[in-house]
Amino acid sequence: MTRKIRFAIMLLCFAGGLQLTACSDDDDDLEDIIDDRLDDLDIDDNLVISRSEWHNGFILFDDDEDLVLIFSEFRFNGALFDLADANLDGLVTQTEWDNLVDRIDTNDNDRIEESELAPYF
Ligand SMILES: [Ca+2]
Ligand SMILES: [Ca+2]
Ligand SMILES: [Ca+2]
Ligand SMILES: [Ca+2]
Repeated sequence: MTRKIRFAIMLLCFAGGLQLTACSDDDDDLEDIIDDRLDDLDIDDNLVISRSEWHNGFILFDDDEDLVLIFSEFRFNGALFDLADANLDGLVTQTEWDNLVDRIDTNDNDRIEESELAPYF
């Protein structure tokens, strides 16, 4: 019985792995257009980062889950980190991160396009 279950789980993992491979193949074209960091942030793959997608990005980037981003966790350049770190304590909090949308969104359409983030890669 246990063996059968283990085998079934193995099969499931194998099928899942195949599916993942197929999915990432489909994304190949996209990766040429869009930066990896944007691809991670852009959950619905519509090539723009909404406010909520940007908000979720904080958790995505916070590798040690201490609810602050240090520079090594922050995947953009020093210029954007300085812009983000409003109180200059060398850490970016969720609030500081969220406030970045208004700074980056230069055309005020409430979305971040790749071109708006490009200076910070
Ligand atoms: Ca999106
Ligand atoms: Ca952290
Ligand atoms: Ca700060
Ligand atoms: Ca915009």
